[in-house]
Amino acid sequence: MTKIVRCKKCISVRNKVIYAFFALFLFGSSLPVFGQALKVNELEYFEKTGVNVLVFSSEYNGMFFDEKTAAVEIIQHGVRTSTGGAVRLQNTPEQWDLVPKLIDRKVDRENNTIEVTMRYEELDFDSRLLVSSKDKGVEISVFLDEPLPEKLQGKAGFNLEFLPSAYFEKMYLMDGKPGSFPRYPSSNTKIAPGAEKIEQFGGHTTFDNRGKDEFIVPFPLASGKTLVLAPEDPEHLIRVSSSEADLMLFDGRNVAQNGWFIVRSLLPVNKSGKVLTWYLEPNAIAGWKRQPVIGFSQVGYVPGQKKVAVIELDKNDTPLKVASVLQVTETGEYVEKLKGAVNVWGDYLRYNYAKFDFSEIKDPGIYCIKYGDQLSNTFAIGPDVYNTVWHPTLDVWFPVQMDHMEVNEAYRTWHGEPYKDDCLQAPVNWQHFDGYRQGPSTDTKYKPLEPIPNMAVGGWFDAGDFDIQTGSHNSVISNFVELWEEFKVDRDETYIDQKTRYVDIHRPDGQPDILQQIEHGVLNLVAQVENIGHPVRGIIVPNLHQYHHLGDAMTETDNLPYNPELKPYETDGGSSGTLDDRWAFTNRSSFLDYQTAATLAAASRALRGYNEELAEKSLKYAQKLLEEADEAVKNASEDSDQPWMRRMRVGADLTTVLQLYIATKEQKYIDRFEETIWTVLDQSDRGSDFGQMFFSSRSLNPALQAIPYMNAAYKAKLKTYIEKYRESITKMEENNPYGLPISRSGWGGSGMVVNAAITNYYAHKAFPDIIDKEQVFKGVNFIFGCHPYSNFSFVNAVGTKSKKVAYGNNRADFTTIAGGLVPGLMLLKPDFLENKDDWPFLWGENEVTIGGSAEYIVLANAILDLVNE
Ligand SMILES: [Ca+2]
Ligand SMILES: [Ca+2]
Ligand SMILES: [Ca+2]
Repeated sequence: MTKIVRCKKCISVRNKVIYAFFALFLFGSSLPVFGQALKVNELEYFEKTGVNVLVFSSEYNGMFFDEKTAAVEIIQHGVRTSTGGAVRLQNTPEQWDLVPKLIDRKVDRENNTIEVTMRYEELDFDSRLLVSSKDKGVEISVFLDEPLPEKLQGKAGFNLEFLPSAYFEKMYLMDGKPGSFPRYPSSNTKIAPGAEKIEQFGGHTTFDNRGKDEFIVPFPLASGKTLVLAPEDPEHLIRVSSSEADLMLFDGRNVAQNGWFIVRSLLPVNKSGKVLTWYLEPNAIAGWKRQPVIGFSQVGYVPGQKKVAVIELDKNDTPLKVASVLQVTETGEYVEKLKGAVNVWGDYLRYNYAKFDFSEIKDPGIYCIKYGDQLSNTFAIGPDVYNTVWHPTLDVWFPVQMDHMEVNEAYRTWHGEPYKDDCLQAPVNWQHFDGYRQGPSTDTKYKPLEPIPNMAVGGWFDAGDFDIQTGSHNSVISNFVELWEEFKVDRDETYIDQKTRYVDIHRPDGQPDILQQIEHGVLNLVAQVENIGHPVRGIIVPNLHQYHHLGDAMTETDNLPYNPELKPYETDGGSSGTLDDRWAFTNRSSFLDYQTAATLAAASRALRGYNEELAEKSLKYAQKLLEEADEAVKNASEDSDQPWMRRMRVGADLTTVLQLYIATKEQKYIDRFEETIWTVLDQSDRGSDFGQMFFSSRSLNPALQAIPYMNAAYKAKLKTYIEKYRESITKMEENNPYGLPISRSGWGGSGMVVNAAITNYYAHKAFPDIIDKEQVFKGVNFIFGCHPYSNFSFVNAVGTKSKKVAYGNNRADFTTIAGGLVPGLMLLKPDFLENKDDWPFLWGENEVTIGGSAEYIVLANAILDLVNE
């Protein structure tokens, strides 16, 4: 949201209040009347106009522990500004500190209360929380059946966390004493002996104690009985008071950059029953209505495409009848070019939606949309609006993600050459905190923690962290080969030298960047096959205190191979005693073998004539992996396979045999493809959003890609499936006003939208009478700004207004790496889609991945192809 000058806000707030009174006077009881009290609504959260209090609508899911999207939360004037209201065990809990499990949740709508029971399994500690509507806010009470165990005395307390960026440049009053919310953390801390520390999840530690058994304890910024946050700002004003225990205000960022401001009261010792009572009152602006969000493409439109703005409206807002499009002239005037009808679409989740079609505007120029008093920012209409939209992704984002290289851009060095100490064999029976798991065997010739040689080559940092994920490498390389073969992408804006391990951005070197990137990814895959024996799940740092690394990748490890003869932090210049080298998780999977074989087969074609030796190896290993995976599947006992596993196995080799056929033209491969494709198409589930994605990426994409190599009968048969697929698109169009898959999981759905749009592109190319090209355009419109919550482009630095923050490895600086596609909208239960643009640290909303960004380049080139059709 744009920054509003203080005095203007006063006026607009006052106008809203006057309007609300006027409206009540005019329409009397026909308008919904909202009292001052919070009421538990049908969706089981506390609601009044302008304020929602959620009590464990979302629980800590345990996947990445405290994701800052759970427990007691406040949505104030349309923005989620508070989270994590629960009994916690630290002043400023970090992501991997223990979180309570929700045991029981009772919602009493009649009495307007929500009661939850929480349990710390690791500490055998239960507590209860009762939240009840009181006056203009809620009363929060904590109950204990038994007094606090000794270990938790002075540690267990009730915490509620407040979003730092919502309170920047604002003040607080603690018992009337003023203070300002710090822009950057610098409050006092102390060191405490390790024995006093409550363990973190799984025995891991986020703190690099450098061999000293101690940890950091932050001191409060202020303490007292009554705290008023942002008294000067009615949108963010919140009052908290505690009847007995002191309130303490902490800054969580002293120990973790993703920490929030925390208000906390310790639970008393030797007490049971009701042990703590707070009164919490988030201010509600009378008659408040959320500003409409005018969704449109920040990149703009080509003259011939459909142009439909989707307007997101507060449920108490009355849609206007008309909107208009203004052109901005060379003399700076705004000239109305169209006045058109606004058509109500209906409800979706918590808002109402309307659409405004301005397709008839075709003249090239600069435009904006006017809806009521609101004027959107400007965007372009013209034949070449899409020409450069993917350049930042290939020119900047991918080079910055390159592992094992120093990456420079003009005066800035993004990072030095990292992970020269790659890598060690992961130990057996090991569950890693980032989801990796090593089973009871290594499936390699290496012993646990034995060095695997020659692995410090190629690859990309998977996302906002620095691991190598083989699965996403396969996806990226396959997409890059498609860009090379299908779209003839030969842009050269990057200097990439494998010999000196140096990358320079905006510096052509006479070689197509896409080939250099394919080579860079393949180098790591081939190193896996040659040195480990087969593709592996991934390569990642072993310690949690390394994993949250923010800064130059080359400092995440010491870049010296591990030497068990030396002590930790000791080095002989060539090796070190610190066990910080990355680990390879090496269990073998036929799925990954097939997928990697497909990738290497495709890459072998692109690399022909560019790196002949690597092309040869790629093809050889593709064939070898196919044979070995076939053998493994044959030997897998049918009985030990779960039914879903057997189902998944069907067609796991589809893309492999197709890519090998295209690479070799050997008939056996295409015969095998034809044997399986129809079974896979038949068994694909198309019931849900996920189903559609699954349907398209697993079976429809290879089916469509195969058309050039098949006969007319194949295409005719495939047509019936495309017709069925068209029906699933129609269903989607009824589901939400954007007519696209919107994720309901803990990870935003931009990738699903891009994936669906790419499928639609290939389906349109083959069956233009069934799939209209607008089905491709609507996908890019969505990621470029025509989506819920805000209208920023989800591609960093692309479009007039794009995301200002992302969860890249520079997130602590509240910025982005140009060209990355963020996941976008995350659904917070039960009805709140969110994509924060002033807080980068929510990975489900803002973490850019290599897989998603490579697909985005494909989609951008598909769009360019449609424009030039
Ligand atoms: Ca990762
Ligand atoms: Ca180049
Ligand atoms: Ca090392």
